Amino acid sequence: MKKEEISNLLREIEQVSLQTEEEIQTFKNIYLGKKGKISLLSSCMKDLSQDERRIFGEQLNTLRMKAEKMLQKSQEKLEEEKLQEKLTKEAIDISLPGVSFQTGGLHPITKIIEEVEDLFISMGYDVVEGPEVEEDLYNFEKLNLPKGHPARDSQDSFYIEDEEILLRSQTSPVQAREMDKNIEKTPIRIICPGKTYRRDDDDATHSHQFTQIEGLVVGENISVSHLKGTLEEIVKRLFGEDRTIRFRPSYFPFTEPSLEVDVSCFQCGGSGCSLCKGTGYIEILGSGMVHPNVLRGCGYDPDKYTGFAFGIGPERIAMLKYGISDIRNFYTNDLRFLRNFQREEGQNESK
Ligand code: 2NL
Repeated sequence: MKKEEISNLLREIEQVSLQTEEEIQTFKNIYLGKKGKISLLSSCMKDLSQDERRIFGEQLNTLRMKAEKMLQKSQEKLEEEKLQEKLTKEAIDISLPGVSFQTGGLHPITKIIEEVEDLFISMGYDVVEGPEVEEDLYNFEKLNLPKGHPARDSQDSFYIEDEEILLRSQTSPVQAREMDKNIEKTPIRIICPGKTYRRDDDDATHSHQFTQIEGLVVGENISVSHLKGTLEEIVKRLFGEDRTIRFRPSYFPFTEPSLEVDVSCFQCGGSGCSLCKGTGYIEILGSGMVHPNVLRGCGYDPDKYTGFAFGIGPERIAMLKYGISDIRNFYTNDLRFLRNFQREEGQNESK
């Protein structure tokens, strides 16, 4: 009797089709639940003899395993179907064009400044910055440019409130400030990059705003040979190992002697072309030995300490290096100009 019930149930189960979650749940309740058909059958076991119980138990077990297997299989099938449906729904069309992001680039002047900074840092220099609104004392007086000095004319600036506060006309005041506070830290090895301002009528080669990188070394026994060796190294690293440099005597109020530095033309190699105007050399920076008055004014005894200094114009370097003919391009923010200096993705800056 019971045996028949089992084979009936077995047949019944085999005919069930489980497609949905509800069908699976119902199947579970009817056959495998606590009060389900299989549990009910097992509760009849107690009425059987030991032999019958063994056979019946075995059959019941087969039945339960069959039901559980069906349940598990249909659950897995349903999960798989759900996953496939999700994948189809969320499929990405990889043939669609991607979203492109607008990327910026470094300003050509920033690139030159960072390149020069890296070179000097590798030689043990510190990079120091200072205020763009400066005192006359640091911008002029301490640099051997007293009031009424004729060289002040070429550095006429923008004054703020009175004649003692101005937009700095050079970055030397940063160096004067550094000397002022660092007598115990000598030797000094610094470069000072930054914006500077002068009253000027703007045209292709003149600008009322520009940048400078000035350098200063102060210590005992610093000589012109230190200046020469340092600048030769820098110029070669900036313009190529094959370049030679040439010094010409010059005049700056804050240095004595003063030397202007030319580099052999990197376009023609020195034979003469339009870039070097047939001379084979291009003027690149100004330099000199720090004037004793400047040392004294900043707290140094010129009999004990000496130093050299130089000034580089990043605009000039960028114009030469990139072939830019109008200095106003650097501050008029024309994206068509600036995009020329955008770095390609993954491409390193070439020296
Ligand atoms: C140029 C020339 C120069 C300096 C800048 C300097 C600074 C101190 C003391 C002495 Cl604190 N000198 N700076 C010296 C020589 C030349 O710049 O043509 N710059 C674009």
